[in-house]
Amino acid sequence: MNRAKTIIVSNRLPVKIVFNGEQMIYQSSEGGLATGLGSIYKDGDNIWIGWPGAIINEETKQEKIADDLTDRNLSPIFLTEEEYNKYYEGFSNETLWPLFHYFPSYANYSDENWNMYKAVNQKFADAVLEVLKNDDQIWVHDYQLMLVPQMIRAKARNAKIGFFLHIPFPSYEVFRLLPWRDELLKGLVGADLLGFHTYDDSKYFINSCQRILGLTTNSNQLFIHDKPIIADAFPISIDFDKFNSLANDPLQKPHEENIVKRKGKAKLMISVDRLDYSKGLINRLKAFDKLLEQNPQYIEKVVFVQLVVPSRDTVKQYADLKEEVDKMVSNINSKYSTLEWVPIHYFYRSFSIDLLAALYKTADIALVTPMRDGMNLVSKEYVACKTDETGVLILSEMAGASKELNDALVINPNDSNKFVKALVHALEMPVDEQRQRMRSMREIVSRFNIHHWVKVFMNRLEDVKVLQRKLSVR
Ligand code: GDG
Repeated sequence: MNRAKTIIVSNRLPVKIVFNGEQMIYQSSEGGLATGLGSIYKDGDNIWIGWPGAIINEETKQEKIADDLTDRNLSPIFLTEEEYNKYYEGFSNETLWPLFHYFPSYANYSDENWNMYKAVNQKFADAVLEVLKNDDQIWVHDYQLMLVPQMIRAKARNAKIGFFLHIPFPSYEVFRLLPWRDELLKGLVGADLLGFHTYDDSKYFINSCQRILGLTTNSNQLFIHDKPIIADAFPISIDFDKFNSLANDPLQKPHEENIVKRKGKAKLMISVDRLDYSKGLINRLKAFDKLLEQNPQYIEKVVFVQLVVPSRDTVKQYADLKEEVDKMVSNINSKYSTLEWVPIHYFYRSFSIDLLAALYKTADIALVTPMRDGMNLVSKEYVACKTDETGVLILSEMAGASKELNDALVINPNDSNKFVKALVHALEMPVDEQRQRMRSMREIVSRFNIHHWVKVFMNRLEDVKVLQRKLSVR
């Protein structure tokens, strides 16, 4: 007898194809989502459908890849260069991403990109429908695939469909700017359960459904022709144990000793972000400049390591941002450096996870100050690596994580005066206060970890189906 299976659908598979000459190598993702969902998709007949991270046009190669990945329960969707450019870079990253992060002036509204977004979403939905059997459950992920739930529902009326949005859902006044707002919402409400990082995101979504689609709602329930579906908050997390043990691993010692030796008596402040206008890099550098200007006592007493992971730097907005960051770092360094000390150590590349964990562990202060962020996992990884329970997290109230990590110093990144005050507070915070705050944050991240997130979402999807059955027999 066939057991019901779980089908995970996301733009990217948890594996990436890289080429070594003609040889194809499958690199597994170490990301939190891959770890969390690993407990599901690797099991039995379950399957993860997505793009394998490289444009492959030759049919023979596509067949080989599909074959190779079958054993890992992965099913690749191949995209042409045009599909990738218009659906992913175009509609997803140049329309939805800026708008959902409250940068409407950066959003590009192109019919051509929208049409390709629809076509590629249909391609993903068709791949699901091809393997879907009665009682299977489907979990669709993120803004690249917002039409997929309804596209599945249109052909499989009783399917059990969950959807999770990894980026913020904007307020109605921002969402309504989209020319395709009705279609996107109709796509989403094909799901039985819609998950967001925060309560506010889920409320904004429900509000848009009421005002744009005219749906009736009751608290977190929305009614589609009398059938209830649910929208709620499911704050994502990290694999706490993985980061905690990495930070405790004796093999990490050389990395840590090296960093500690280099920072000398100064306090170490770090930040880790992908190059993106949503991450608040400029406001952060301005605040650091202001800190040194107004508080010269910190000259030679603080070192700021700013790690920026390269991203989309062929796109103009990103290239401009990179230039501005380069310029500001160089100005600050030339203004304050002494023969013994350079205030900002700036890296434009990615680090190994080992080095990242060592950096988290040795940092006295972590600055996580985005202008807007769905959750922000760096804040939680920092907390998980502070095994001695010291350290201070400065966290933007615009990051989803600020709703859970109340013991961080929570700031508005636009308020430069309070930002500087928080920096001083962090630099001067007594160890007892650090411990008290860090202990409580570690407790939260350890308890509400990625495995907990997966379990709660899946159970809730089951509950929604029960609720729908109950109401339909009344
Ligand atoms: C979306 C949402 C939401 C960074 N630099 C290096 C490195 N990283 C890793 C971090 C962390 C991840 O990248 C970035 O975390 P984010 O939370 O920003 O997640 P994204 O995947 O970018 O974005 C976000 C998330 O989805 C989950 O729902 O939190 O709000 O935008 O894990 O550790 N990893 C390594 N070297 C680096 O240099 N190895």
